[in-house]
Amino acid sequence: MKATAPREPATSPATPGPHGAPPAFDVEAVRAQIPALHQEVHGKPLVYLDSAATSLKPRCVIDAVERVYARDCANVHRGVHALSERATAAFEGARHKVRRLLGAADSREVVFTRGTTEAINLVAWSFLRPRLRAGDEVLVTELEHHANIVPWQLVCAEVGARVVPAPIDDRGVLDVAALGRLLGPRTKLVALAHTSNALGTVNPVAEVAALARAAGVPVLVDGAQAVPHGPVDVQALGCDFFAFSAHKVYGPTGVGVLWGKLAHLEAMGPWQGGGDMIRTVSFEGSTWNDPPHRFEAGTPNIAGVIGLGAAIDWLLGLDLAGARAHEQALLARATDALSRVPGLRIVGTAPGKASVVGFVLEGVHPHDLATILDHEGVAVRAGHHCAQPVMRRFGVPATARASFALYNTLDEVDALLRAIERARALFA
Ligand code: C6P
Repeated sequence: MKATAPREPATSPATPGPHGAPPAFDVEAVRAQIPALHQEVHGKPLVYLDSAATSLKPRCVIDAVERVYARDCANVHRGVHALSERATAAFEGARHKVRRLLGAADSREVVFTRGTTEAINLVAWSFLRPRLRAGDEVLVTELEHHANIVPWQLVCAEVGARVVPAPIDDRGVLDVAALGRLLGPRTKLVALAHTSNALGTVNPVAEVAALARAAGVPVLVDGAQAVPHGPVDVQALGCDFFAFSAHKVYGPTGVGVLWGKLAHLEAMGPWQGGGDMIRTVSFEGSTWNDPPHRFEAGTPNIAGVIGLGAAIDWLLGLDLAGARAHEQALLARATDALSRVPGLRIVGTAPGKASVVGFVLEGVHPHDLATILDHEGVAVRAGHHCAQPVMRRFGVPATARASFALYNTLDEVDALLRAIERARALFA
């Protein structure tokens, strides 16, 4: 496995596999590059199983952010001095890196936002709102994060339109046939998660996009939980918009991306007004800059965007196929072991899941469980995961959720199981 590690000590190369097979994914070499992994919590080694909430950051990302403030600290697109030119080059360089990460055709299709949430709100107000009439519908699914429900509700409320959920089954699998039946002349947009943060379900996005395309309906994909477990190719998916957050893909918080087809972005009016999004301003009226700058009013999160660029370089420098196989091995071990725990129910059992296991333990509230696990050094998230309709669908108020990243180990899965056994013993 190759990875750039500017400050970390060299680690031993991956062990060759048996019979000349490719070497196993070298998780220890990756872990050596993630400073936050190497700490104790409540006197126990940290076992970080909350990467769906936010991933831990490699040293090269931390360094890239620090470099902005320590050396290249300037505003972008505004100065002709050396610092500003350096900052602008790194900022726009990150846009090209995102284009490459997503397989997009053109860097002008990459808009920097505060995160997935802001990217979806941008589409809601700039793309959908002007096209929406009373009686229209936005088709989502039952497994969406609130970020892919509430923005649509807000714009729908303005005109008397409504949000319609396509059903999922008891495993958390989307009923594509039912979604197809709900697609109709009133549907103005299909908006669905690529991967569910609460269940781990990976939706058949390309299939849904083909259905929507046949009906002439644009598609937005919430890719927040998909990009960390990529690869993602927005052109192959056949969607119109794709949103993700840097902080879930080893980058900084407070920055994200909206990818949109250039024709859509060019046809969209601005969302927020301010510096950088205009071509001309006068008291008689103003004209707009071209995409993507039209949608990036004001000074952006410069260090965050450059940090995202560093995260993409880091990720694309890894053995990604090996990383995916490793993450699947973690998920398989956790799923298998958790299903054997008496009184434990896994919520979300779709085939082909990504790195998330949500569960409830009989007689123990998920928040209590998460607190006990924390005292064992094991970080999981408990709650509704900003997906209350999913919780309702499965008849639970909350779940505990273990989520894995490529830096987790099989031993950490075992540590989770030991901690759960301790919790069971406490509540026995
Ligand atoms: N899910 C989780 O613990 P932001 O907050 O804008 O970076 O991402 C919002 C978001 C949108 N869609 C999906 C599928 C998500 O998982 C998230 C964020 C985190 O599951 C925090 S609630």
